[in-house]
Amino acid sequence: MKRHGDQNLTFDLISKDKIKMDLKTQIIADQIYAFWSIRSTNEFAYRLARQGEPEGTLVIAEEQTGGKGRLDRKWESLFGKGLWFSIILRPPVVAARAGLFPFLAGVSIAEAVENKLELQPQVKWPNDLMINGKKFCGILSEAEFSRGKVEFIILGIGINVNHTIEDFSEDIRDQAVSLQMALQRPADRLPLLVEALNRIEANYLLMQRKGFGAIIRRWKKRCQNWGKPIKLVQGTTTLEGIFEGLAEDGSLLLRLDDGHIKKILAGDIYQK
Ligand code: BT5
Repeated sequence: MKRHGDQNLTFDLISKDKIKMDLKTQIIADQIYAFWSIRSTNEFAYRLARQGEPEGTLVIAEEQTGGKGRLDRKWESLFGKGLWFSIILRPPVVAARAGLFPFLAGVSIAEAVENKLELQPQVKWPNDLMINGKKFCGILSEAEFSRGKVEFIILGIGINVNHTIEDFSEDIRDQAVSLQMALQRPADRLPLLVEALNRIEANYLLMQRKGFGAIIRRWKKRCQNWGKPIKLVQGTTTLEGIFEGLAEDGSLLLRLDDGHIKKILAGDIYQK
């Protein structure tokens, strides 16, 4: 155990060997790159994948100095407080299915949190995991394609574990939460990470055997907006309607007031 800085936080540094000890996977995290500090685990994993790195490789860091969200947004990734990691996948699927992998990741992380801690996370389209209406996990999936097929996917996952409210910048204090804040006690990062990797592999294999149906059904059960009125924000445009469901590629189906169904590829949704 080490003490870090003046934060009075006791934690175990995540290392390759410790991850391997309890892991039950065949594919996921067979190869591990663990860093103290890196700009972005997604960026590093993307570079590795381009150089031919095999499926399953895990890149994890204690801190990201340039953690990325969607649409060039920033992901706060403070040293030792969370789990910041990326996984390389090479699924044998057509390009149109790439958008479903954030759902696979979201369900897996929700299941891991539920299995290891007494919390029941909700999901929010397209890629957020929430507790009590606040975000504790974000997912950034980046893909490369070749001839209509997925060449590789980088599944980037950020989980706020042991943050106190002051650890978040003022910009996000009203919308972010950590597992420690929800539990009112610190949470062990390592068992949670190992369970997350185990769940990702189990769901990945399930998807390969049976398609995405079962994953999406599990996602739906955790989605509070499904069938409800929502506000959808895309840049400077706002739309309102009913969250009708998901299209086959993971797009949101929004039923507008005039009854038309609009397919939404990207955006942020809010409960009305
Ligand atoms: C996401 O983007 O939620 C995707 C986040 C993915 C992060 C992982 S960490 C490992 C891997 N390597 C990377 O570089 N990235 C991935 P988005 O839906 O665009 O949400 C970003 C927005 O969430 C920001 O604009 C802030 O408002 C808010 N935010 C930033 N940091 C946060 C945090 N730690 N917790 C909660 N909200 C945060």
